[in-house]
Order: sequence, then C-alpha cells, then structure tokens
Amino acid sequence: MIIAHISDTHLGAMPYGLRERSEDFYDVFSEAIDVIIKDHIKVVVHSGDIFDSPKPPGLAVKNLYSELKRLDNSGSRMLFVLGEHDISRMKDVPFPLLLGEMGFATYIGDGEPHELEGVTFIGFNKHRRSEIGLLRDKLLNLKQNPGKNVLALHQGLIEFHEYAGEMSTSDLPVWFDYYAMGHLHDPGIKRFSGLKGTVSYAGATDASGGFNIVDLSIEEASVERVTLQSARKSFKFVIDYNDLEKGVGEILRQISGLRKKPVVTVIIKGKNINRAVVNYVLKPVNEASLMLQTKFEEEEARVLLSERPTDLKSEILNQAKKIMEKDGVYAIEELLPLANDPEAMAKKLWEAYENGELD
Ligand SMILES: [Mn+2]
Repeated sequence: MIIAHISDTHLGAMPYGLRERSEDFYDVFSEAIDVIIKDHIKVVVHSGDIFDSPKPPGLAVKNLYSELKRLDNSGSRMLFVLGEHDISRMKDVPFPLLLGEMGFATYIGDGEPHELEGVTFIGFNKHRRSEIGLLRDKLLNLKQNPGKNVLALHQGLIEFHEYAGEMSTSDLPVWFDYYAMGHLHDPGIKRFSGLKGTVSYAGATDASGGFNIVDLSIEEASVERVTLQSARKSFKFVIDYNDLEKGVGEILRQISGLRKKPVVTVIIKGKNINRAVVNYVLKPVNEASLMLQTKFEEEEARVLLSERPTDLKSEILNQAKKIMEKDGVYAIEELLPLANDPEAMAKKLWEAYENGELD
C-alpha cells in the first residue's frame, strides 16, 4: 500500500492579514489532493493542525469539506489526528471531528487500531507538555498488529528540534513501519537505529511546499517528497548599502518569473543608511513581491560585537558608555548590582537624582 502523509495544513490561516496568503493555504492543500487522486493513493494520513484555529472561518470548513469529497469520490480516505490548533480550549467539539462524524474522513486520534487493507493506523491527538507522561504510557501499552503499522502523532521530537522537542524517539514503540509526525513545520526524514521504520515530519504544507508519499508495500517503507508548485516562495536577502543597485539587480533576477509573487525580506547593511534612498531603490522589488520587509543593520551595530569580549564587565561598561554615556556607566556600576533588591535600587536612583548625578 502507498499512502500520502500530510500535516499542518493550517487551513484558514491568514499571515499578515493578506487575502493572498490565506488563499495559499487552500491552493497547496488542493494541489496535494490533486496529486493524491492522480497517483491513485487510497489513504492520506493527516498528522494534525488541519485548521489554523479551533473556530475556523467558514471558507476553511467549506474548502476542507470539498477536498474531502473529492477524495471520497475517487475512493480515497483521509485519516487524521488533531493538533493543538484544532483543539478548542473551550471544551467544545473540534471542527475536524464533525467532518469525521459525517463520514468524510476517519478520526484516528483515539489511540485505537484502525485497519485498512492490511495496514493498521494508530494515532494520538496532541498531548501538551504536562501530558507527555500519559502519552508515553499509552504508547508503551500499544500492541503490534500483523501486517504493516503506521503511527500518527502531533508532537515535537528532540531529535528533530532541540527546543521544540517535547519527547524523544526513545518514547516511541519500536515496531512501527512508519512514524507520521506533525507539529514541526520543517520537513524531516530520519532513520533511528532502535526503530523499525522511518520517522518523518511532513512539514507545514504551505511553508514547506510539500508532503510525503510513503511506500509500505516493500519490506522497508520508503519515503518520497512531493514538491507543490502552488506554494508561494519566500526569500531573505542581505545587500550592501554601498552597492544597492547591484544588490537590487540580483534580487530582481531571483524573484521574477515565479508563479506567485514572493514574500521578500531585504536586510540592508552599511554605514549612515538613508532609508528614503533605500525605499526608492527597492521600489521595483516591492512591485515584484507580494510583501516586502526591509530591515536595516547599521555598521555600528556590527562593530559592537565584532570581537568576543575578553572581560565581560568592562565590555558591558564600554557598551553602556557608547549608548548612554555616563548614565549608562552609572546604570551598570551602581544599579545592576542591586537588581534583585528593587527597594535599594529605587533609593540609589533617587539619591543620584537629588545629587544631580543623572544630568
Ligand atoms: Mn502544531
């Protein structure tokens, strides 16, 4: 059996309040469904964060419904678990459950085995950090089923993201043939020596511009990445203030001719930057992008941290002096040592004020 693994579709999201960005989320999801139908893939595992909000906009519900209907008409089925974006804190019925209830998709976040054509799918909804122990116990008590087994979770694994990780691959039962992960928005495909199958984050459909196709018909399941053409590209450029024209030319070469106008961030580096000049020169970039964000990094700021300070205290004093002159030195020398005693700090500050030391 070949399955599709998709995740974090966040239908209904509208970054920067832009209608075009909101449509991007529907476009990539729809294109993914096109690929799935064209390739006759019968099962789609969605690892959570179907909607961006527990109370999704009507358009998001309508679009999900029509895509599920298209899948259904072609004899395919979506299996899903819930992410934290789907789960209402108001203890209401999450919207995706409704579509499951109506028979347009199959909810598998209940931890029960769901068998389809000889493959068993088991999933759990998002467990918050405080509930990880509970999830670990539930995972530990799972029983291996004959044939292939697929696990769907919406959790961060520390092996994929040190800080967003909530649990580790050592918490996973070892016998699954594929671990369909959701939650982390960067896609990742990894194998671990203790685990039978590949562990993979399908990535956020919009941000990563893709999803996975997993072949379970072979002994060792293989994972292939599909790239979606309708995903909007985003770029980040760093250009030199002294060579603006050249930098802009290079940016225009890279961002023109795309299917959708990209989201562009330009960082301008240099000395004595005149922002009006920059905005003027960047006009064609602004016109060629859906959204342009310009950031400035004045040379001064770079000099500040050009060398690793040898003595932290004198470095802090130097910086304080540069930024706030003698008040800065006063703040570091006199006030900082009192930081955990606000009373004494206020007293010291008042004294300094009365003595005219803060002029
Ligand atoms: Mn999530």
